[in-house]
Amino acid sequence: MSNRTFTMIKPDAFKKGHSGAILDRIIKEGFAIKALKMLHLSKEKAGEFYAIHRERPFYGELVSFMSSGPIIAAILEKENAVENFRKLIGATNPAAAEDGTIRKLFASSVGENAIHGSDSDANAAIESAFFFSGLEQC
Ligand code: 3AN
Repeated sequence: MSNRTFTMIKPDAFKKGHSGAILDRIIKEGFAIKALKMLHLSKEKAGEFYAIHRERPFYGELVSFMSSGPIIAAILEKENAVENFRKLIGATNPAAAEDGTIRKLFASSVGENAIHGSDSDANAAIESAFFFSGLEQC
């Protein structure tokens, strides 16, 4: 079990001004921020990040959305981080997300669902390295 996970506050939540509230919630839930940056993904970089979904029907829509505005990327640390963070963000479709989860509170649809959380320790490491060099991680 790793104690780190990777997250992005997606363009929808950023545009609506929810970044501060989301980061506050993450910190209050006991996650320590080990790296943090704001950036605007190009279509090419968003496509690379989501390459695993290349064959899915929503891939084009996902890449356009993720490159439509700034995001905040972060590495978080807590015991059993991947699983605990997935619980905190809630189901992919906000309509199915439990009350109190970040997606229930801030997401509007399955496509524009406010926040990303790594789904495994292996992907957390790959995704963290995609955005942050070793020097940028505390
Ligand atoms: P999660 O982000 O909960 O791990 P995945 O890995 O199944 O969900 O999907 C990655 C991203 O692709 C989601 N966060 C969402 O933005 C988008 N996505 C997933 N399913 C759909 C869908 N049916 N229509 C549009 N976008 C989707």
